[in-house]
Amino acid sequence: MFRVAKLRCEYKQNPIGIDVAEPRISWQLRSDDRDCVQSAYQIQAARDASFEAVLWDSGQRNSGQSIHVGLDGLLPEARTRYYYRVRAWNQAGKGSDWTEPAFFETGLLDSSQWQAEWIRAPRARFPQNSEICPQLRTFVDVKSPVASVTIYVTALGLYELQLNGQRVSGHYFTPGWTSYGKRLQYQTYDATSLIKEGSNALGAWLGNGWYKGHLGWKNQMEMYGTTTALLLELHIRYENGSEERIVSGKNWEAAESAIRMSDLYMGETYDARLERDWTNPSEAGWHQVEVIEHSKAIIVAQENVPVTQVTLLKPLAILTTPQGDRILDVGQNMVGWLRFTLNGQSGQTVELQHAEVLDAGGNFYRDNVRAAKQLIRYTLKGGEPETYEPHFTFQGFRYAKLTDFPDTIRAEDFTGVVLHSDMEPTGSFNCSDPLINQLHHNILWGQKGNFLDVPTDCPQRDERLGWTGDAQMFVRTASYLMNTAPFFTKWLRDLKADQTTEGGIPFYVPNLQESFSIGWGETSHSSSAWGDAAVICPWTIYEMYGDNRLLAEQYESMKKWVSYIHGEGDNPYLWNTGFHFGDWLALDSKPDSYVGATDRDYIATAFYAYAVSLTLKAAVALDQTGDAEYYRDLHGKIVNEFRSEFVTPSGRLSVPTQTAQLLALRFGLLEGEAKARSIQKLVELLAEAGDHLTTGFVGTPYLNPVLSEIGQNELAYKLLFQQDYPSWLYQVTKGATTIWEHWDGIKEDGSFWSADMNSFNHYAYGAIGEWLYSYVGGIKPDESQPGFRVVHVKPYPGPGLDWADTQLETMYGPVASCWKRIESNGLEISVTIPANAEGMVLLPGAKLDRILESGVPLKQAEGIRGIELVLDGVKVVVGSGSYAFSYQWG
Ligand code: RAM
Repeated sequence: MFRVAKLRCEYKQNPIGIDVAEPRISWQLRSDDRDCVQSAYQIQAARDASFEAVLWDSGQRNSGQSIHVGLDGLLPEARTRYYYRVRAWNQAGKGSDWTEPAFFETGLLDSSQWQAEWIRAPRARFPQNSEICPQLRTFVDVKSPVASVTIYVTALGLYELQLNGQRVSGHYFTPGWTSYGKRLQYQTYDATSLIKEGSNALGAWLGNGWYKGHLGWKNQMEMYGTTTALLLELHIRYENGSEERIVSGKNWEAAESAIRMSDLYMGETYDARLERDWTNPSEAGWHQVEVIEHSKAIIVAQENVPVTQVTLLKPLAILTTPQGDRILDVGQNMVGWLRFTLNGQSGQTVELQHAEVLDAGGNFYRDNVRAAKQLIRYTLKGGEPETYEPHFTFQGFRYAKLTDFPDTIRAEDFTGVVLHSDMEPTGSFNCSDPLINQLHHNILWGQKGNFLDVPTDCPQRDERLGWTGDAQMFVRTASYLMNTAPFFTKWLRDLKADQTTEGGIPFYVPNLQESFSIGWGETSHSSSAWGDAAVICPWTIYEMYGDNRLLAEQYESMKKWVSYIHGEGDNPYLWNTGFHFGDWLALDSKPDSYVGATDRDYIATAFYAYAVSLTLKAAVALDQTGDAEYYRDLHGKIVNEFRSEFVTPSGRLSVPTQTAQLLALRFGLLEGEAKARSIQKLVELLAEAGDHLTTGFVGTPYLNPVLSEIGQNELAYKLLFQQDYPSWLYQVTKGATTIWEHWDGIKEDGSFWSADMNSFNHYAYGAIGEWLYSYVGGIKPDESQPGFRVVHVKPYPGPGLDWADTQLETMYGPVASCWKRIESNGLEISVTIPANAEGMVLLPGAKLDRILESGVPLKQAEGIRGIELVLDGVKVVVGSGSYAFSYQWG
């Protein structure tokens, strides 16, 4: 068997609304044989699924490329569906069959194509401060049989679209959150199945969302604009070949809806008695809309994957607290909302308030969500059972306090609806220790909760912002767990759009308004380790998915960030000016400070060197040789300056913290004696803390990877397995189901860290996930063959684990690394490498003549391309396939 599988266009399966000049196709190869390599491929594109009239044909191309293959020269037209199929040849010249056809469909391609007008509910009836969500509608008359109906739509605020009383898509929080002043996404929907001949009611609810609702912790609203509005086009293609466009304009009408208030932080108030019948043209209360002016030039097609209802949870129970509250326990700290069904009297109102934790006494505790009310109020229509779920709000919670619900309500009447960007799950990690598996679960749920269209620090309190530092810390872990390429493509474009002309990076992206009025420091932008998201994120996406187009797109922004730092202060090779968050929330901070003990200048200069090293790598990857020379030279100068500033003449680092050692070691800033001393110091500092960490946001992600790299793998495992404070498992043993913002969010005595800033769903410390995948499991990409074309499998087994099973769906296909201790000091390692990729497998501690592969001596095994004896074991270069290595130590 040799075949082509999993066709994707721009990472998506049969996407519609793709506005890319040269869409890229990726596929995977499947083969029963080991060591399968693609020698050639052919792609055809056509307007019809049967490929009767082939429009574009690559011909047989002798190339091994199977990801991000551009359809060069196709020149897609707007609003057009292109079918494509692929076949491939392996290295023996054997050809596959053509795949089944897949397709992509373009959107409007060019923002000047919009004929629709921006419309809003009339101001006279909907004053600027009205909390009521308007409903906007029109009627579409369809006279003859329809071939297809496509809707292109966006909004200022959020929209939910209905056609003939049915939701047009399963996408939520559309049009998504971007830097609205500069970029606004539209969505494309195929509505063919919802249209009927005759009169069709087309309508949308509008909500405030990020655009006009509460945003940030200063009780601010209207950060991007003062009015919600809709822009929509519905295109009908009739079977007779004619076309018609229905566009938003002054003939639309608006009415008050049953959504009396909806706000991302505050929750939703809904009065079911006021529900309208969209489809009834003579219903009272509809008024002509107003046409407003708003830029269409900033409109771009949806880039990210949509937010959907990804997971549904069954709540565990309804509890009564010592204070007498009735609390629904979902059993998982989650983000989204509760759907519920209840039966009652018309006009009766029920309330749900959401919180993450119960306090030490088992009572409802919501102080840490600060001003975010997270309150749902629902007024019943009455009569028969009614089911409700909110529209334009989401809550971060595990518990909901039920007020005025009928006594008969049961846990089964609720569903926890988990909403986030619907990224393809790609990673799985299981091992012999249930607490570590729970930790992995918590990391995954940190991502689910905080990847709702933008990477946020937290999903519950009045904050929920795209903090750049947090994103930078977690991007690699996130990219093991799920395919984050479209997600970060969109976010990085916003980062680039929000970058200052000098190259500074706001603390969070999308930035709020044009100003940086956050009230921190002199500039309120461009903290080291936060702004570095500008280089770390695109580089990580490049390594994980081989996405050189995104790297090329972001390259100028990377360069600008580096040049911003270069221009700060008097010394171009040190960064010792400006405001920095420092090792945020580290435990070596002064009392009552959020900032750890590691000098901020030290962190800033170390990250400066790191940012330049990544920009240098990008220059090399993009063949920018002149730039590469410049960055190589600049890097050398920064490293020298770093050493003369922070390393004493006898080779001691002048900043004696765990984080200082970690940055120097991880970023390769030391060598020789100074490096050896830093390693020793790190071990000493950990020992002084009883083999516990004291690191904050900046140092923690590097802790275990550095320890494994410097020959202290056992110490890394020791830290991982600590259960007392501070440690990752401390929170697990306290019942956490997500990752906490503070190591001691809940203290030993059950009391809380101050309510000011105490999120229980904050992914930053979840960056340990990277270590689970790339050290315990040992799966790493190769920077010169990115996207896992070359897969490094170098497991680091350690004390406390008997086995670990790590799986990763890469662009080339599934990779696996499963190791297990076997009796009398041996190891079994099963490895899977996908077709058209190569594995560099390191068998730790192995002796060549003891290694068996599927029962035969290694040298006789099939698919082995090379064997090399290295310091820490035996390195085996393998072609694709599944391999089962086993050996005894000693
Ligand atoms: C808080 C959050 C966030 C962090 C900033 C600096 O708002 O902890 O995660 O990045 O501070």
